[in-house]
Amino acid sequence: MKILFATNNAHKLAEVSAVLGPQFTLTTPREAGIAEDIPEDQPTLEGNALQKARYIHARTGLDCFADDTGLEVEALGGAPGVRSARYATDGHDFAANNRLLLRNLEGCGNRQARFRTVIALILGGEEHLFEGIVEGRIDTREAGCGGFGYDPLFIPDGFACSFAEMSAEEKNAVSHRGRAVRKLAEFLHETIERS
Ligand code: ITT
Repeated sequence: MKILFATNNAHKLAEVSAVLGPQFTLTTPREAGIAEDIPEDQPTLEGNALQKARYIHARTGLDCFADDTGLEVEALGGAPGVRSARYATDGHDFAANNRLLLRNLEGCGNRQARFRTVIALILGGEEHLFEGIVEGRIDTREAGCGGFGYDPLFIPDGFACSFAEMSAEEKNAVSHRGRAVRKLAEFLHETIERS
């Protein structure tokens, strides 16, 4: 099955296609002729995921899905949350975001945090949402060079290392996105079997 993934983030694309497996061929907005940034200015992850999927669906008419993810840090009242991409600057500056997060948590004993992913799917014109959450904590220093974004700072519960120190398979097995994508995959398999 061919399905369009409304993302410009190459890391996400690799993670999601590894979880979905060879039965699904993912295409990108660029391959569908959409070069501009996809708007995401809603106040919630759900709103942004739907906004991205609806934008691409309106432009192409194709079945598609989008993911919006936020890092929710307890001691910061859930920030950066929906503003995770633009926490420190207007761009997607991962290094600046990580530096700001460490600074804002300096001396803070409560390092509890979670990643939350919401996937919005538009299939046959109908909308469906899937959520994935992983609980963990923010380390006091960056470790590892795998993954992307806040991965060098995030240690999932039950582990002693950051997401950036794990292989792609290890991260996908426990991550927010891995969990949400497995729900998406199950739904797509059931839909294919029914048709
Ligand atoms: P698209 O909107 O094009 O899909 P994006 O990079 O803007 O890509 P999001 O808005 O969903 O993606 O993610 C917001 C930010 O959260 C992202 O820029 C990263 O800094 C961070 N992030 C998302 N998923 C992550 C992950 O699995 N590990 C670490 N950080 C992540």
